[in-house]
Amino acid sequence: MTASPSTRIFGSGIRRREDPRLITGNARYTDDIKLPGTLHMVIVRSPVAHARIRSIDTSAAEAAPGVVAVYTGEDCSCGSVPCAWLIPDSNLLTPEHPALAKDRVRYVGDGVAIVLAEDRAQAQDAADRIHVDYEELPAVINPEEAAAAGAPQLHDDVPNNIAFTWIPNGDKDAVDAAFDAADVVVSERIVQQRLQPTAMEPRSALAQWNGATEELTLWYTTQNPHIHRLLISGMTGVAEHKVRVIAPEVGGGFGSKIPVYADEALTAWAAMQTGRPVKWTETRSENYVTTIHGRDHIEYVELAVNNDGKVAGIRGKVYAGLGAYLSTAGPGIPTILHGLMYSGAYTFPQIYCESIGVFTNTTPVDAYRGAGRPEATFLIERLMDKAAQAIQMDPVELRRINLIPPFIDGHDVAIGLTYDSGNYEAALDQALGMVNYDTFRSQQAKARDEGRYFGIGVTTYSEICGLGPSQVAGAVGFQGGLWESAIIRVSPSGKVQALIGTSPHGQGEETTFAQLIANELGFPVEDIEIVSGDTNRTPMGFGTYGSRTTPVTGAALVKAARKLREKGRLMAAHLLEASAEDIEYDDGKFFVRGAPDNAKTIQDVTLMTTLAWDLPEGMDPGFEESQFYDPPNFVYPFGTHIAIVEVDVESGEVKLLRYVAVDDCGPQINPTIVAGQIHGGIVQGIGQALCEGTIYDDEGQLLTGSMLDYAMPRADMFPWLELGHTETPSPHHPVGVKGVGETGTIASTPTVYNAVIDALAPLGVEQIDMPLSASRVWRAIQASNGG
Ligand code: MCN
Repeated sequence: MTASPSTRIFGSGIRRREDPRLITGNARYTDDIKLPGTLHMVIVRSPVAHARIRSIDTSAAEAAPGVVAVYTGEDCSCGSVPCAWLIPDSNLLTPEHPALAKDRVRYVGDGVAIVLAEDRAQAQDAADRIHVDYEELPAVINPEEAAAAGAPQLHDDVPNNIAFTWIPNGDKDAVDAAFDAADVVVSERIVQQRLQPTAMEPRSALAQWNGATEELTLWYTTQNPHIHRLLISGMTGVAEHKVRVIAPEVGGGFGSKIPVYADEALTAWAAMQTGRPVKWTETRSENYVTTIHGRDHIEYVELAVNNDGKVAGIRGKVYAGLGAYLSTAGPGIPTILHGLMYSGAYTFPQIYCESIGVFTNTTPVDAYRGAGRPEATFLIERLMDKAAQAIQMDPVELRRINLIPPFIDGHDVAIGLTYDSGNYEAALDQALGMVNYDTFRSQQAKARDEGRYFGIGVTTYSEICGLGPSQVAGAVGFQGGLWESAIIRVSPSGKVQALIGTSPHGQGEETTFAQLIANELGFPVEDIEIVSGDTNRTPMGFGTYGSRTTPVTGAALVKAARKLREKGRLMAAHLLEASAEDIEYDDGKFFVRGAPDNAKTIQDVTLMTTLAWDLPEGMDPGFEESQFYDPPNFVYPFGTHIAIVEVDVESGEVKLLRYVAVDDCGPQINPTIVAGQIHGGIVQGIGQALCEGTIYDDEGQLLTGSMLDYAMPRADMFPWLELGHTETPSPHHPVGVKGVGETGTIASTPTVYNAVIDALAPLGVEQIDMPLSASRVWRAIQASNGG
């Protein structure tokens, strides 16, 4: 049969359907929504990192023009901010996180009062008139120092600021024995610097309370409306089914819109107090002090290797900064999503990891693109390069020796996970071919003789995403399920609405999910609309993060579509007066085997099942199916990334000359969108390697509090990113796809870092704390033998 271009489009790089409205300014974000009578909220925030509140004088603010109400922590009955990832067997302590600080502030940005006024300028003017008398206390910023004896204490009920100590089920004695027996042990102290997620749209909320029906509607920059409905219900006391959370267009999140924050809950609470709609939108500076930060680890890591290149074991101790309070998923990031990644793409026989979560007088830390997995990949790849140098083996060869051999249906690693499928060497070979590795090495040696310093970094990675299954979520203390659900609803005219519980916010599922459904049912992609981001319209879901939307919701959609196809087949048999066993399906048409010209289209069967004038016996009317889906395992995408850099040893400047990425996320639904995700991820990861990093002074003042001070990666830093791919389906996903939203970020940081260190190896430079800014690189060169 001839293929219709708009139905057989699995694997086609069609343009994103969401883009026209996004790039023409026609998208509607939370702050664009205007309700009559709206009050504007400004949050008064602590300017000091640690202090007791002696008193708050709100009288001048209350008397200011346009002010309707002022509330402090004493007046506020909004519930505390919950943590939703309670790591078991870790002695986790969960100190209270009040929505507005009552007697103590613990970081610059901690909310102490809210002002509600007729317009935003009036609210800001009045907020400036609130006088808070602070008794300043010593602050601590660095997680390792915060855990040491004598450090300033943040929470009275958390001795030594240690929120948890987590050790997965590694056998410490066996690991230690492997280290003792190994030929060489390499070690490193790694500072995974703090990063500030910088979504284009800062956070915003608009709340409307209907006192008569006791219904709360909240428009909200959220990655997970259903989870936020539950958590906001808990914080406001409004029954969950009376809370409607709507995510209009959301301008990126990168993890920072997963947590529930005090600010959005206060917006809702204030609407309930005043009976008027309330809007709050953060400024960029506010975003930098109050929206979660990422990473912030200090790690002591070691790798044991034998002279033949076989790794005997890996072990690490991580001090993970949590900020001043536990954010929603905070404890899960340096533990489950980090420690369980210590095997990477390798056959490491012994693995041991200890994560210590520590409170500091800083902005809370939570998931930032990759969340725990970039940190793990970095330490593995860093140690692999060091080990290669120690045993004088080519770093690619060392990796090759330790890669897990190809597998298509499960491989157990020592940390206790079963990877789904992988073919790591194929990705490595493709990437090496793309850069012409051997030629580069000889050119590199020659260039060094001429005083030019080129370096190459090679990362072979595997990562965990597609979070579920729910049983695992329960076992690791995640306070929710990780299943998804979807409804496919076809109207009599053959137009399709697919309602999903996850809430994409830039990733492109409006396009790829329409492609998935077109592929299964043969409706033209133009006739399929994906509906997400409204708890009253969509079925339950746990959110878009952990590159899970396609692995989990995508599977629910495919299964729902297949149910519809089966119903269509039965209806077609009835219409064609044939036996159902004789009906075949191809590209939106049902026909009796061998007679494709006498077909009923998917539109025909839709109409006849919805009209229900003459249904086969036992068939219910309507052409709609729903599907819950709990994945049986995570998915494990993988690949090889290679960077080539040149370092100007006079200035310390790093120039990225080539970047090659070969990623495997199973079959690609839309290669253009996949490439876009990988590009964005790579740039984000290289931002960490080369320029990004939060800086606090010793008193806890954020010195990188604006976009003038926080160094985002810029387009002129990058060459064209060269992508290749391999395709290893996941055995448990109905169409084999794995997630891809974070792979670029996970792989690129160590790739570029290792390339820089490789370039500087002849000068004796072995380690530089990230970011590798020109001044840091220059200083490292000066301090080295070469300098
Ligand atoms: N895809 C595909 N074929 C595959 C795998 C994925 O075509 N084999 C497509 C998907 O259908 C989707 C996109 O690639 O259009 C990413 O899908 P997926 O890997 O399922 O990731 P999620 O949709 O769950 O997105 C989450 C992920 C994360 S965790 C962060 S952080 C991140 C990211 O996506 N934040 C982003 N990418 C982002 N992109 C934008 N623009 N904005 C963000 O905030």
